Amino acid sequence: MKFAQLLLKNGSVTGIPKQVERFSKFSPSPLSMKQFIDFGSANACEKTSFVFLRQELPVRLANIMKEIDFLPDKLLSTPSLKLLTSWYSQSLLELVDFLEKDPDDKDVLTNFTQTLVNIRNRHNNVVPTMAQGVVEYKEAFGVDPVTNQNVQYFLDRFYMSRISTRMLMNQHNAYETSKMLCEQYYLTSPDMEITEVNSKNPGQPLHIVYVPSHLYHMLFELFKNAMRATVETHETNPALPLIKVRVSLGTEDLTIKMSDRGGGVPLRKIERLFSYMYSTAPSPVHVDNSRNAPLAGFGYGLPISRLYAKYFQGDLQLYSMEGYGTSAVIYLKALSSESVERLPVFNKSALRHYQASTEADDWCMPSKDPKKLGKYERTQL
Ligand code: P4A
Repeated sequence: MKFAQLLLKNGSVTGIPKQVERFSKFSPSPLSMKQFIDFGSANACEKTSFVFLRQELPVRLANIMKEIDFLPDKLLSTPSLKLLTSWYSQSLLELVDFLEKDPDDKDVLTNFTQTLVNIRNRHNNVVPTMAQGVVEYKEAFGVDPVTNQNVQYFLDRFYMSRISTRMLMNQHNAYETSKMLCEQYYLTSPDMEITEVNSKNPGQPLHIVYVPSHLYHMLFELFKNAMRATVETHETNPALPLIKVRVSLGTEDLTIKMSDRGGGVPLRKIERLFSYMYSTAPSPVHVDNSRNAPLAGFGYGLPISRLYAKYFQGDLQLYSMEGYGTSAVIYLKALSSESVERLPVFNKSALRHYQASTEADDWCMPSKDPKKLGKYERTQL
């Protein structure tokens, strides 16, 4: 059904230029950092965000599509540019579809979230594809200073437009995206309960300055883990236990704790969840990786999320109770003056880490079978 619809739309060649004309008549509306923060905050309204994005995203896409049209024909006719422009057309049409939809309909909001994920994925390879197009053009026609200048001007604007549309789309709720993936795969998903504690100004909304995409990355990762664990340990139970999120603002920290009742992980395996080596190996935590496509894809999810937290002097920790569930805690600095980048420096101390790798651990290893070890035998001395 959906596929047939798309084919029909692609077939109607007149639809695309008409929509580009229609939306490029509007100027994009720039958002301040404060507006981004308000949109991303826990008490932000999904409906308001939807009503804004269904208009603003087509405006930004149509404006840059007008500029794409002015590129030299020789560049526009390369296979890479044809592919790339088809992505923009398809995404514009998908967004325009939502203009007549009812913002009070829950299904409309869910479908919109799905559409944003599809669009974001469709445009993942825009940068290398555009680069490939430029290479193809160069090989066929060489470079002259005028073309160089025009391409430079265009690409600066084109990539800036892309950064901005991705910023808008990434603002969209991490919980909703994760819930959607969860429902696609398991046909069910746990609900969420969110509680805020503002110790500074009781009853007031929490405000801190942070990078939205970093926060999104961390929360999305934790929601995916919590949902997967919850659904998989309650397969036979029709009522899934809630995922509880508590946000607390203190003098030093803003802390976000996400608790699930997904059965938890034994302490021995917690470190592996953060290990680059273990998370790429055929999973020691989960036997069958191939089946877990949507909510898996974890790869480097947790280790990278912890780096995002540490980057501005925070942290991400897992507290698990095997047999019950897991709490994941994100610690962020409450004050922007204390959110300072944490950067590696190469020095003697760092050098030691690369040289010490062959030394044995300075703690005894528990042995599964002590009788097999000779009385005086020692490992790797
Ligand atoms: N129980 N609890 C978690 C997992 C299990 C969990 C889990 C089996 C393990 C691996 C995984 C995803 C989930 C959780 C929340 C977390 C982390 C782990 O933040 O409930 O993918 C690698």
